Amino acid sequence: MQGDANDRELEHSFLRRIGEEQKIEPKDWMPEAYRQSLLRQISQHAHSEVIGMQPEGNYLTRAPSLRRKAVLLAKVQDEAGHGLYLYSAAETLGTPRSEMIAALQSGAAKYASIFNYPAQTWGDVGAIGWLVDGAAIVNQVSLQRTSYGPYARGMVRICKEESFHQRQGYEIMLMLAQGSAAQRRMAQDSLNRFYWPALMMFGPTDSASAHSARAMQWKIKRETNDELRQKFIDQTVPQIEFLGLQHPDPEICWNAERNHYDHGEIDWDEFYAVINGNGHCNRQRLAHHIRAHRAGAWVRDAVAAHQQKLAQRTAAAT
Ligand code: FAQ
Repeated sequence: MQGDANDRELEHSFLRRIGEEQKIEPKDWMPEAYRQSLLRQISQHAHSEVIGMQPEGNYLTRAPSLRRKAVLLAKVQDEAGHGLYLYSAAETLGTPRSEMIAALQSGAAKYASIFNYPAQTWGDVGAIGWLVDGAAIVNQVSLQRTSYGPYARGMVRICKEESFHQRQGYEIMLMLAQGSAAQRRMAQDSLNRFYWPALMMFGPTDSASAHSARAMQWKIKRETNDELRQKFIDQTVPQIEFLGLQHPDPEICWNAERNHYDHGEIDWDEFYAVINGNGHCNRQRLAHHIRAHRAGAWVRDAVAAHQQKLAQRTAAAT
C-alpha cells in the first residue's frame, strides 16, 4: 500500500518535470516503460548509424578523386562516432552494449530501413548524403528537445556533423547535375531510387505508429512521423528544382491552404517488407556486421586485459 502511494508520488513528480521541460537524467526515477521505450529507440538509432556505414563504406575504394575519398572517409568515420555516442547514451539506461549488439545481430532489434538499399553508383553516395542525412537531420533536430538528457545532448553534436554530411552529398549531386548528360542521368537515377526510401525513414503513418502516442506524451518524440516527413518533403522540393532534376513523385503539388506540398502515396508494403528483414541487403548487412564484430574480438579482449592491468597496478599502489 505504502509502496503504491510512493510509486504514484514518483510518477506524478516525473510527469510534472516532463511538463516543465526539465530533462530526465540517468539517476532520476523513471517509469520502467519510459526506460524500455528509450532503450529501444536509442539502441536502434545507434545500430542505424553503425549499419549505415556499409553502403558508403563500399565506395571508399571507388571514390573518383583523392579529395572525394578523404571527405567520404571522414563522413563514414563520423557515423561510427555517432553510433558510439548513442550506445553510450543507451548504456546510461542500465543495459550493456554487448546486449544491444546481440539484439541487433539476432534480428530482435531493428535499424533504419534505408540501409538495406544498395549503393550502386557514385550518384548514390551523393543521394545518401543529401537525402538520407537530410532526413536524419530533420528527425534529429527535433530530438534535440527529447526529454532524456543524455540523448538530447548527443543529438546536438550529431546534428552539427550531419549538416556537413548533408552538404557534401548535395555538392556531389550538384556536380553531377551540372556535368555531362551521362552524369545528369546518374544523378536523376540516384534521386529516383533514394527518394521514396528516404521518406520511409520517418516510420509508418501516425495512424499505424505503435509507439508514437506514448513517446509524444513523454516527450521522447517531439513531432510525429508524419509531421517530420512533411517537413522533409517541403524542404526537398526547392533543392530538387535547384539541381534541375525531375521530382520522383508525379503527384507533388503545392497546397496553399495547407501551406505544404501534397504528395503521392508511399509504398507501405515495401516498407514493411524491408523492416521485417526482406529488403535487398538485410541479410548481407547483418552478415557483414557479425563478421566485422568477430574479427574485432581481439581488440576488445586487449582493451579489457589492459584495463585489468591498470586496475591491478592502481590497487597495488594504494
Ligand atoms: N526503419 O511506432 P513506430 C541516420 C519500426 S540515422 C526501420 O513509428 P517509433 C544517420 C520501429 O522501430 C537514422 N524500422 O516507432 C546516417 C518500430 O519497431 P519495434 C536512424 C522502423 O520508434 C545517415 C515499428 O517500426 N534515425 O540515418 C522505421 O515511435 C547516413 C513501429 O514504428 C533514428 O533512429 C524505419 N525507417 O518511430 C548514418 C532516429 N520506422 O521497435 C549513416 C531516432 C519505424 O517496435 C549514413 N528514431 N520502424 O520493433 C526515431 O525517431 C523513431 O524511432 C522512428 C520510428 C521515427 C524511426
